[in-house]
Amino acid sequence: MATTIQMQVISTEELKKAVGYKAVDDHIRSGMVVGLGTGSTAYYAVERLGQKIKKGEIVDIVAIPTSTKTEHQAKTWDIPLVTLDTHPSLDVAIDGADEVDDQLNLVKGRGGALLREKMVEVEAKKLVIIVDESKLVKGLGITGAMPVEVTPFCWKRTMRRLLEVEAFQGCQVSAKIREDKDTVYLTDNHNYIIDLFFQKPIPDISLAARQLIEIVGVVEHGLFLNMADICIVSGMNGIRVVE
Ligand code: ABF
Repeated sequence: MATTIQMQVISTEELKKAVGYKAVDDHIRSGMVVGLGTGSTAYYAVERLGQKIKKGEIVDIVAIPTSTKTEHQAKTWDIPLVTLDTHPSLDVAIDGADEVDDQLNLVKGRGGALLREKMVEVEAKKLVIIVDESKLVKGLGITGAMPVEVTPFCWKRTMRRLLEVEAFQGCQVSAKIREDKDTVYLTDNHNYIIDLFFQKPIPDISLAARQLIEIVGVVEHGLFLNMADICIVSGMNGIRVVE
């Protein structure tokens, strides 16, 4: 007799929505100062927050967006927005990530918002990362670009310096200026992004982070180390929280 196994197929969008909504439901309360991340997963956290404000379930909250894209989305929900200048400390920030290792170290920035994300998220008492399970990795740097925001001035000289970073030895690193429709991509801060690609995981990510930021011309990089407090992960078997 044939048996049919009911395979519950959950779309990636549903996985993103599940963690975005859960992060807001579990970690945002009235009266908080909240950092709003950037990307397709963080999009759902902003949506959920907007819904709860609209229903009056959350009041007296202010938010700091990590990109103009998130700022625009927050404004469609009438989420009150402030800046780090007026609100230098945040209760919680919620954001996506491109890669998460088992220590909750992250690669972020493939969405181009790494500088404002890091500036906002280092000031948060609690950083909640929301990902679908495809973002979980053993070693950082091999699923795609590791972005570095650089000044436009003499960026080719900065790219050469990036390729010489000692911590990347043995990783077979390559670099590419990020482009957008045949022109160089400009971040919200009017800088460029050089995407680094590795054939092997970066062995010492702390050393890599230190050596990257020492390069004059580098504004910020996509290694977010020792910042995440909680990671909410969705997958075919449901949602789990990693701390
Ligand atoms: C953002 O989350 C970016 O740093 C990163 O690129 C992005 C991941 O995007 P998505 O949730 O769309 O996969 O914080």
